[in-house]
Amino acid sequence: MKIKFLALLALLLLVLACSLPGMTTSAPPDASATQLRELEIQVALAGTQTALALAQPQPNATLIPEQATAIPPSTPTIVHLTTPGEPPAFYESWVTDRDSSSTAPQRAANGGENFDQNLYERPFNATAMDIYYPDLDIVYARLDRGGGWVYVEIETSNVRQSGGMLGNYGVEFDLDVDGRGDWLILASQPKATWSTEGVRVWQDTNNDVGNDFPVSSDPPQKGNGYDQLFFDQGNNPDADIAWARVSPSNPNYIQIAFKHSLIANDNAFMWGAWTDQGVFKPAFYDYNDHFTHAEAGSPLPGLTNYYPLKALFEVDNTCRMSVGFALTGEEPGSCPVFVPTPVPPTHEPPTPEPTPTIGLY
Ligand SMILES: [Ca+2]
Ligand SMILES: [Ca+2]
Ligand SMILES: [Ca+2]
Ligand SMILES: [Ca+2]
Repeated sequence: MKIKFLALLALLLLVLACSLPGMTTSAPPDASATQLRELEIQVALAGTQTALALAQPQPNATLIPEQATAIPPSTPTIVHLTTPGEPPAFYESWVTDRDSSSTAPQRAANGGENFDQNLYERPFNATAMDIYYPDLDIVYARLDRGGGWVYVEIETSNVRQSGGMLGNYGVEFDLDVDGRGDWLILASQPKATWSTEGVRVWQDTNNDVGNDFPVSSDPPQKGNGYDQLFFDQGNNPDADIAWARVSPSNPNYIQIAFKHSLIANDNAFMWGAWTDQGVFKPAFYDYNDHFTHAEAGSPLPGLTNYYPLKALFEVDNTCRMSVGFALTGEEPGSCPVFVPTPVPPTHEPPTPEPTPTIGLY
């Protein structure tokens, strides 16, 4: 563009020179005037185009500095506003579970297993059952509410042989007491202090945990179990919903704390504790709907058709206990309730009303 402009300018100067008085030219005067006018127009046009071209943004000159100063994508930072306090000394609800440490040398569970009723006692590896995981063996679990938090403490038989609590520990809630779990919290390898790291909360949004018959085994599973990962280690608009830690007072106790608002401040519900390392797939809950008994295997040597453990292994759970109401024992998945047989009345002092007690399972 510049070269063309300069060439036209040189031509114009030449024509002007030729038109000057005293200079000889072969072209007639009127022809020179016409040429001069055309050249003037062309020079003006070329000059405008050159100016426009120079005014255009130069891609290479402008984009490179923008790229150089672009802000790199940042990693989202989880900001915590509240942390759970100290769990209460007294728990309002509790449940016991079988301790299989004594039968582990025989590669067997110490009871506490009823596959058909979604009750498992399987703190062993599959098939060989020659590894017993004391940190997966629940022996006690307790729950309390306070200060807007719900606290659950899971007591296991012991820490793992290699040291520490290395499984996934959690609690399942059935809020409407229909036998179908509604919320599941599982904490992976909790730390020494309260942390949301490894803590996940799932919800069953379409009420299909339990398949056609809640609690009871009725494979094959037709639904999607726990289908929504509601809280993933703090990645939530509320980063403080659920936490876990190893108890500062006992290395084989796991403590979980979550905001009561997670379960809509419900004050009448069922809950049970879990350890789940082998399968650890909330979408497969209930496991006795996802697996047949033959597929899952059994930790009970007496069940020769099913023993040993197969697809369902390294898992333990408890029966479900109530909060906010007294169990009758008729609730699906509930812990057994033993009511003592009333003693026949005598003539002496009046017999007090029998008090329901929760039996060991
Ligand atoms: Ca147990
Ligand atoms: Ca339910
Ligand atoms: Ca079922
Ligand atoms: Ca579901």
